[in-house]
Amino acid sequence: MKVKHLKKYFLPFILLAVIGFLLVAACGGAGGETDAPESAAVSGDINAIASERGLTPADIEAAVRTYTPTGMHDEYIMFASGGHSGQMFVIGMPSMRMLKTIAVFTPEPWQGWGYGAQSTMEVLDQGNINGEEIRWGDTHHPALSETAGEYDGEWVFINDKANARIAVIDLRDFETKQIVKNPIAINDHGGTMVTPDTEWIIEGGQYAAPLGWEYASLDDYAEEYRGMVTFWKFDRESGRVQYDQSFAMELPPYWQDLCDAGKLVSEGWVFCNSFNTEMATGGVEDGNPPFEAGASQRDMDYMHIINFDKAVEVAQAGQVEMVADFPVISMQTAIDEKLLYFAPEPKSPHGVDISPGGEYMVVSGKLDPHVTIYSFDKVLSAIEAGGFKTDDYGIPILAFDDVVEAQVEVGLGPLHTQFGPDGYAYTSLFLEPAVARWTMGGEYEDLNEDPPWSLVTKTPVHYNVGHIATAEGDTVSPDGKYLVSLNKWAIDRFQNVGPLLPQNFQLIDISRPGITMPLLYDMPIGNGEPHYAQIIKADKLDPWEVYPEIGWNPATQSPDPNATLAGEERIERDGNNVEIWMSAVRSHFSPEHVEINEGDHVTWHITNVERAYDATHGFALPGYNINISIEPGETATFEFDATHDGVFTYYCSEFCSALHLEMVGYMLVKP
Ligand code: RUQ
Ligand code: CUA
Repeated sequence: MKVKHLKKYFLPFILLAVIGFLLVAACGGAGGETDAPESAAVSGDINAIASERGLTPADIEAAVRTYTPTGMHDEYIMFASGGHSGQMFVIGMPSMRMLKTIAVFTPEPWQGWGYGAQSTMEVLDQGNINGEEIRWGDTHHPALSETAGEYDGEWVFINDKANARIAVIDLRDFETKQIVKNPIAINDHGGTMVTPDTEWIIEGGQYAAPLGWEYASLDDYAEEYRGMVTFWKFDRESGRVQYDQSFAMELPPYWQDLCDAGKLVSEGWVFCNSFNTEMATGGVEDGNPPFEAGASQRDMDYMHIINFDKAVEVAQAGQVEMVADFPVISMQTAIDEKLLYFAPEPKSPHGVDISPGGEYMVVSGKLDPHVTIYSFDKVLSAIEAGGFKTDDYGIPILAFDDVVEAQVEVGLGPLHTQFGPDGYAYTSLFLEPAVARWTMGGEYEDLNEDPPWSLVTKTPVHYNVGHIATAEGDTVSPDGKYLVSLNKWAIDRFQNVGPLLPQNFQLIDISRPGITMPLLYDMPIGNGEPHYAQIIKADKLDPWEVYPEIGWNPATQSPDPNATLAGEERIERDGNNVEIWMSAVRSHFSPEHVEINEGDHVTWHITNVERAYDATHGFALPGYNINISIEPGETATFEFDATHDGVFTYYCSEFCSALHLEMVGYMLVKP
């Protein structure tokens, strides 16, 4: 069914349901006992069911707006970070049904991610640090690839805050293809964000440290510790970050937070907010103020304004210093070449979000009840006018009053802002907790009837919201319609499942102007702590149903030289090296006997020769820690040393057919 027809189809139903419910309520039935709840369910009497479950008319409307019957697809798809699960979640909207976890930095057995398959081990190993296998991450900010500032549905990127890594996910098969370790930083936060045509992926830092992981005493913080922002060149053709065309910029040891790329009028610029311009170094155990106090003393921190197009020229001209063999534009070069400016921003800000047309940068101070809106035009004029004060490192500071367009008092603990198509902006309020709708002025003023630069309404959320996401809400043409509040605390919203509670995604209807902004649905997230999410129109995604050819290598996205068609299966021995070419089809592996000797080195290829949609086979080889998911058409390769003799059963772990239990084989390792 086409989603477009939804409204037409459901409107009479909503009205009937609501009117019917009000009638029942008027007769004293609401929330009370009903005589025959079971027969009500059978008869399909909506009012009786609602009454029995204690649902209000608003609940019924919310249900009708979100309920998605079997076979109906969602209108939007949300890509949410998984926090320190290290993964990414794919969720349909408005149904809020979890469609997939994408394994990124963390092994995931269902996807056979990180349990032997070469295509997964090689990606995970790219993220090793100093030879250490890092098998988790703290994913924060997914970024869908964009063309001309619109999501294009081809790629999605995400950062690992803990280990300063970024990952590239191919949306043809929803698999992670690359992990890149930042060579100069040990943690990040301001990533990932993309430039409007996805030529660059931005990765801003967070907790300052000596660049390149050198040692320096905290006593030398101001001299030796540094912030950074890294710009990764992305090549769509190969689908990979081009490490040797990428570069970073040295920044003062303020804690850079989130970044955003300018768009349309501000394309070619990058903005990052920061906190701890106090340069607090903590040490509560020595009687120093704790970080939370030390880093919150000043009234203003600095928004970083980066002339990115010019920075690219400077980097490409070789005006860089090498840190850990990676090109870095030094602060002095950034100053000399006029690449970097600061604008004061109130009280420990979190997030900088660029308006759809690129005219405004919106910053929230966590400890200030306002959002502060900066004008890109005014920034350019202030830069042109010159005559700046500088910070201790010589970086020019634009005067607050010269660059601010407006401030809107939205409430307590504002964090992140997203946009709608109708001149509304939305800001999360961690402390209230609520989501605020407010109006943009200037170019956006005539798009709704509310006065410009003013608070319109708030919807309470449960509880303590971090990021919010609106449909395509950070692109050049936001869709509005839905907002998801990514709440950190759930408290009493769900059945208690022990002291570790799920996060709570709350779906809010933002399709109507003015003060109507109802909560529609709660979705517990019981497998990670999402930070940011992006929401794309579902019809922009066009993933493969099966791999394009039998014998496909998902790592290279091309035919695998070891593809094994039916009839080509074989086992070859060369000294101690045994190589196996195996096929999988419902419901057998071929060969079914693999006889090897203890001490052999085994290289094993399996091709799923199926062309049927959803005909995945699993391959589990217990005792050797091999567990692979082989999608239709895929060729998987794994290697191991046969260190133990014995009889090992391998079997298909995906219930693929009536005779799935028979999809099995014996690996006999002779002593
Ligand atoms: S951050 S809310 Cu990366 Cu705002 Cu978490
Ligand atoms: Cu193949 Cu079960």
